[in-house]
Amino acid sequence: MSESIQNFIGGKWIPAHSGETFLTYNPATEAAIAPAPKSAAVDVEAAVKAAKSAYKSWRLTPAPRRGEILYRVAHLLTERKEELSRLMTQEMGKILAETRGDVQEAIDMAYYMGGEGRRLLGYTAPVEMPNKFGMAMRDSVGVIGLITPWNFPIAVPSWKILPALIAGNTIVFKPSEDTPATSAAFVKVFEDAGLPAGVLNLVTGAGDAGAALANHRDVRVISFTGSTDTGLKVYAQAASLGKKVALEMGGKNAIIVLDDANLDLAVEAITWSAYGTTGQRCTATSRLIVQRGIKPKLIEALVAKAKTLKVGDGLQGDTNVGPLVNAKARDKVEKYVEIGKAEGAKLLVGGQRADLDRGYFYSPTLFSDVSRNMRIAREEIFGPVLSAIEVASLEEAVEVNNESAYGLSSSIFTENVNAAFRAIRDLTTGIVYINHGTTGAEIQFPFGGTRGTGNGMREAGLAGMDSFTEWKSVYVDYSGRLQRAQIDTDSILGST
Ligand code: UN1
Repeated sequence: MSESIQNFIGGKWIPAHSGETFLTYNPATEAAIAPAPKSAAVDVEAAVKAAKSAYKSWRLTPAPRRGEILYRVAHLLTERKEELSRLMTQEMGKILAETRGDVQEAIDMAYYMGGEGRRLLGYTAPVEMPNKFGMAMRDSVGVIGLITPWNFPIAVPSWKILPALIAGNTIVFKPSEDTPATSAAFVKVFEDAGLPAGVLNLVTGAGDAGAALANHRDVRVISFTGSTDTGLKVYAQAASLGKKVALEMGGKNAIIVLDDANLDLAVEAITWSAYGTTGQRCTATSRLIVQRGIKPKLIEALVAKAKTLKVGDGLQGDTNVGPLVNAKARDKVEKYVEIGKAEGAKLLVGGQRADLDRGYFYSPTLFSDVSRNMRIAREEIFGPVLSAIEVASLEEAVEVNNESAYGLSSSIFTENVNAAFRAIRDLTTGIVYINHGTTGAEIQFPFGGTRGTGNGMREAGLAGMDSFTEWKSVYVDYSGRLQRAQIDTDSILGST
């Protein structure tokens, strides 16, 4: 077990006010990682106070200077990439190649948002009166509350922390109770990069700490990524206080494979999108919508491929699929596999725990003969379980894709450019891929989903900035006299 983790409040590493801690465990070995502060409302209160006080000077720090700190964050993350990746694998299980990718997303985002320090573009537009100037600019909001999940414990917080900081906000960060050690190591990078005390505060713990954040009157924005259940509760609490809320929740993403698809390409993409990160991505593929003609060959190849995947500890270089994050997650997968069987779906491969002495491992699982209405075709499982649904045509495939309660990511494999463009037009998810799996979103484009996946906000890209800024419209009258527009609104008619 390593050293105990602390909260980071006002530039100091401190325990929870109560002194209470909780333990997390390596999901591959079940060994304890380290005790972390079990924070409560009083700790959140202290963190918000620190953030509020730091906001006074951080908002006035020129954005290019803020950007320089973000570049230093990028450099330090690059230097520490290997140690952060290993810690993340130990704490939440995904394999090293994936945890390295997770850290890399934060590096990319730090450079991208660092550059925003010299842009943060607003716009000017003509105004209705002579000797008058108008512009719209992005302004900071104040104290931002972040609630983040364990499956991307550095990447997802980076999509929130970095744009929030470059825009001049200060932050209280409440990460998942499954990944306090990785979160603390990530926050340490900001401290070492020279971020002033109180600008980024870390409060570890469970739901009550998150609820205290959502309920705090001085927190004007909540950005949440996690389960639908929790997200909707946070939304209701925060909305009752008039806060802006950005939600990223579930997914039930599909890959459509048409008869003319490149089979080998489709097999690779489906395998990694469905079983990579042990199926624990919001972008993971959990439905395969396959056209009748190609189905037998595709299913056969997928079963053969699934059997070659090595399930094991993510620290070992030859592992393809790590453990599920904890026993509860494994139990949920087991429950859904039973539901699938009971519903009459055909289990082709997997469907059982992997044969290892310790850890929360589950074998990559494929069901076929799944019908659209089965629960395994509709509900988010968040594990290595793929359900194949047969369709007759592109139109039917699109309909099946779009009837999901979620709308994050979708994909189509076809060599036909007309079919591809029809799919782009008709698929109603926030992210659409052509001849590519449903995972692998890049940080310079908006990330988020339609329907039950969220509430219309997006992260990443420039759209991600909308959560963390207010628009301020500015009018400058340099005529030196009272113009009619100031006394009535009929300004065009009343000009000069
Ligand atoms: C998530 O699962 O919450 O596109 C994020 C992807 C990654 C991010 C996933 N870049 O799969």
